[in-house]
Formats: sequence, C-alpha cells, structure tokens
Amino acid sequence: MVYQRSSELFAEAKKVIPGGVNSPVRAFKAVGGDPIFIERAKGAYLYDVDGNRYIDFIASWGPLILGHAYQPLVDAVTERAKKGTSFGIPTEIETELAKLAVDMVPGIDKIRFVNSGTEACMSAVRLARGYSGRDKIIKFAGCYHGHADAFLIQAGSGAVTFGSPNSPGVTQGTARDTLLARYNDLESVRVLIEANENDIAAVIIEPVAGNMGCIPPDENFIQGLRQLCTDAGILLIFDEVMTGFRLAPGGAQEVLGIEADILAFGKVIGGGLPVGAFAARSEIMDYLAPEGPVYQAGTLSGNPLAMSAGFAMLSALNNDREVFQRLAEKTQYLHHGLDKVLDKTGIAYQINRLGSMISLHFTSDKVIDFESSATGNNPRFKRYFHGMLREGIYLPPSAFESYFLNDALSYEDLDRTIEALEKIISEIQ
Ligand code: HOZ
Repeated sequence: MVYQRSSELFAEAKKVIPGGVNSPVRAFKAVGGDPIFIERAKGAYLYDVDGNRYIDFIASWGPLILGHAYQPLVDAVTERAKKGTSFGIPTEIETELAKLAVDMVPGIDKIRFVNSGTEACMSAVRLARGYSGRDKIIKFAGCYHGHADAFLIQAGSGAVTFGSPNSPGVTQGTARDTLLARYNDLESVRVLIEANENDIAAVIIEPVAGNMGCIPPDENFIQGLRQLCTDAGILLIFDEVMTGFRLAPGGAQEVLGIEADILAFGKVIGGGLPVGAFAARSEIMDYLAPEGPVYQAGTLSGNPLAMSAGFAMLSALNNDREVFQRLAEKTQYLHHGLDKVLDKTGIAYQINRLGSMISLHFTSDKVIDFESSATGNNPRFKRYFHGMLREGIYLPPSAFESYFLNDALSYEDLDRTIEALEKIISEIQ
C-alpha cells in the first residue's frame, strides 16, 4: 500500500494541530508510523486519500453501528441542514429523540442532550454530587469516561496508551475526590466504601469495559456492585457511551439485567454527529437547571442537525431489533475465525467479546482488569496492526481499545479479515 498523500497531510497537520490530530488515539503513536487520512467511507469500507480501501472495525470508535454514510441518516441530516443548523432555541426533534431514547432504555424518565461522552459523564457526576450532597466518586482503573479532570486518574483508552493515565493538569484536590477500585473486584469497592462512609456520591463504571480492550463484567461483580451501591445510598452511574444502543436497544443494562441510577450516552445516540446524553429517573433529573440547582448548559446541545442524525439512527435500530443479534453473530464468527488462525501458532493471546465489541490481547493472562490487559505484548501488537493495515483491515491502533463491528460488514468481509491474519501470521510469531 502507498500512504504518500496521508504522510504529506500529516506533516502539514502537525504544523498547526498538536501532534497533527484532534484526538490522540488517532495518531498511531502506540503502533508507530503515520496515521492514514480518510477521504470518504461507505458501508463497511474506508477509503483513504491515497486511494486505498480498508474494511473498518472501529466505526468512528463506535457510533456507526449501521455502517458509514447510512442513507436514511444522510438524508435526515441533509434535509435538516437546509432548514438551518442551529438556533439555540428549542426544536421539536429534541423531544422526539428524547421520547425514543426513554422508550428504548430501561429505568429512565428524562434525558438531557450534550455534545460528547465526556460531557455526559462529567455532567452525570455533577448531578450525582448535587443530588446526594456528597463529594467523592469511585472509578475503576482502566475505565475511561472521557477527559474531564475527575476521570483522568488511572484512565484507560488513549490516556494509558500514551503513558498519562494520571494527566498533568489534574489538581491534587480532584485526585483526592476520585477513589480508585479494581474492575471485576468487588472487594476493592467494599473497602473504599467502608473507609469513606457517607462521603461517596457515585460509583461510575463502564458496565462492559471498552477502554482497556473489551472486558465484560463478571456476573457476581456487577450484581454485587449494584447491591453495594444500594446499601450505601451511593448512585450507580453506568457509562454506556460505548454500550448504549449497541449491545441491545436498552444497552448493557438490558443485557446484564441491572438498572443503574444514572446513565451516560454518546457515540451511537448521535449516529456519527457530536451527541452525548445523560439520563435518570425524574426524581434525579429534576435536580438539573432550570428545574433544580445543578447547573449544566451548552450552546450546541440538542442542536437540530445532531438530533436528526440521532433520531434517524435510533429509529432504524428500534425498527429492526434483530440487528443486535445479527451483529453478535458476526462478532462470534470473527472470533472463531481468529481463534482458528491463532491456535495453530502457539502465540499467547486472549480474545474477549460481548455483542458487537471484541478485542485481542497478546498475553497468556486472562484479561479481566487493567492490570491483566497491560500484560499484552506490544511489539507483537504493532506488527499485527501494521500487517493487517497493509492487508486493508483497519483495526484500533492500540491494544487498549475495543473493535466495534457494524452491520454493513458482510461475512465475506469477515472471511477476508481472517484470511488477512493468516497471511501475516508469520510476521507476528
Ligand atoms: N472514546 C474513544 C475510544 N476510547 C476514543 C475516541 C477518541 O478519543 O478519539
């Protein structure tokens, strides 16, 4: 493959954008080399500026569950744009999307739209603090809830990929209010709750972790966590930015059979436009301004273009609920195909999967938390990533990220992906 135009564009970008990217995970720092620049995409395929085609397994890091340039969504956004893109005054489509989301997701009465998953999680925590009158939160090592200060303590995703899970710029005071537990380890949560009685406002968790690779929760852990929170009067926040409207119409809550107190959304709910949201029962949501005292606002929040995209996406998913099962089957097919190739080699690896989220770690340890996910063989991962890229397969450029399958992927695409691994397997031995 030739990447010449991409490299030229990257050199230009670096002159005026820090690191040449607007989000670090795009920079290929963990795998080396220059990132590719995208010209366009359709369905399951990305086309770069050098004319190369890739089968896409990141789907814009999750939002494009039905594939790129999904026609009903493109039509909705195009029609809406002709009428104006933003007013800062209410529009009917905001209520339509809110009704649809409230209908699809268990246990919520009201939802507030923001512009990103970061904003959603940050606002969810503020709401929990305002509602409970308590300051501290518990988060889990390796979970990533966006880049608000309180979450950059042992954060996953790009933060850990680039060696700053505890970023400079986060004050000691913020760090003191963020307590750190271990994913899939209920005892680590119990200890923190006992040591901070009546001080903890919320526990925030990715109910299926996707920022240290994909790590499903152990059933006893997640059920026990719900019970611990209920017993201690702590609000349980599910960060469903990755899992919401992806694992099921009702997200991880539906799959796990557990209801959280506050939910944060992003990605699929915006269909590829910048949308985040947080939601809860009325009793909690009515603490928000202008109804209640907890302030939260945004010039572009609920803007009609983004709402139209979100409405087109959720409507499509709501009207074709089999899509979730279809995606889970495709993901299972990919999993088995990768197993078949890797099992012949003696390479130590783990594949974790739930629904349409999957990841591959080159380690012999079972990957259940941040520590075990960090045991992966990174030099091998780099060779794997670049080998697959050369074969036209676009994977997340870090082992600390999940793949997100989209429904435009055909079984032929999956076969080509498995064949690509077979082709490059000698390079990663
Ligand atoms: N939340 C995404 C997956 N960890 C990363 C997206 C980004 O930072 O660009």
